[in-house]
Amino acid sequence: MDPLRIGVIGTGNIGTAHARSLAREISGAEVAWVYDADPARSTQLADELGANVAPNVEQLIASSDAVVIASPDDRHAEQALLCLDAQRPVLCEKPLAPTVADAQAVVDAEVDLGLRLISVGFMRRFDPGYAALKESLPGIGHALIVHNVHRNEAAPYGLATSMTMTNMAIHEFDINRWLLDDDYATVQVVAGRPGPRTPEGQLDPVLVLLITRGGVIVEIEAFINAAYGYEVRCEVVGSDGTVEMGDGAFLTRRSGRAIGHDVPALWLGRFADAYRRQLQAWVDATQRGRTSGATAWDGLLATITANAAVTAVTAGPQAIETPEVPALYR
Ligand code: ISE
Repeated sequence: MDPLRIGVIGTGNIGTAHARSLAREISGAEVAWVYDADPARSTQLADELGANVAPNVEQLIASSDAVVIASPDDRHAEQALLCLDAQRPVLCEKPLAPTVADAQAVVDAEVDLGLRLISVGFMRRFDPGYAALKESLPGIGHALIVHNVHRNEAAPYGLATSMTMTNMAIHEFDINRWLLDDDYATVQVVAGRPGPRTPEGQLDPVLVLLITRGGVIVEIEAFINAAYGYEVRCEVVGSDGTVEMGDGAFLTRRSGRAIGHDVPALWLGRFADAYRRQLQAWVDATQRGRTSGATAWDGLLATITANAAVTAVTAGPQAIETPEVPALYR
């Protein structure tokens, strides 16, 4: 089979990481086109990978077999819609869109097309740690509580509490739904005093508390300016025991009267394996005319949850209304 000719929209941190991985680690694909609003950035990456620079998003989509969308969050939906118009398979970085209206528009367009072309980059679904956690759940009886910790070293795109929900904690909104195979019923947000690096008017850290329709408590500490490094943990408390996924470190070092291991600065280190597995699964699925991982529907539900959480910051506990699942996603 000929390699898929992939176009990558957005060559910032994650777009560059995806393009390099597609070019060097993934079988069945090549990076044919790249586009970035900053032509210097796309040209540099194109030269490195032997790809072409597209003058605009439309031409990139028309010339590629499949598209990776790694542009700023608020461009995802409009670019996904262009891909659907051109009937190109897409791996769209999370969030599908920061707003419910935009995420819903993508789902509606896909439903109208009657064809699933969009995979959403909730890469944790491909992380060996989360996969092992999910597999072990039947061994602890009924899941009762999930404790999640998600910390960034520093606010990567500036600290806005709304982005804590739509860009950061949105990973937990998706992965806990996936782990528990359950949707959310309510959400509330609790904030204590802000840390010294938190801008006026913003909240950090926050605790997000959700109750699933099945009655499981999902608790998330989202701390975007945690200073010491990047860390993600998840512990499920069940009726017969608990399972805990640590931060993905494999080596414990003892030296200088201390025991420990390194903490990565960014998610690209902690989730490198998940990103690679996600890309390979997507390329393999695309070759077979399928999607992989999270669907546009999963993307919409995560965005609905994130927006309910944003509202909950100021308005208190919110009910989360989940629309009926269209037949395309059943
Ligand atoms: C970032 O955008 C990501 O997607 C990372 O996976 C996440 O851990 C980080 O908090 C986000 O800002």
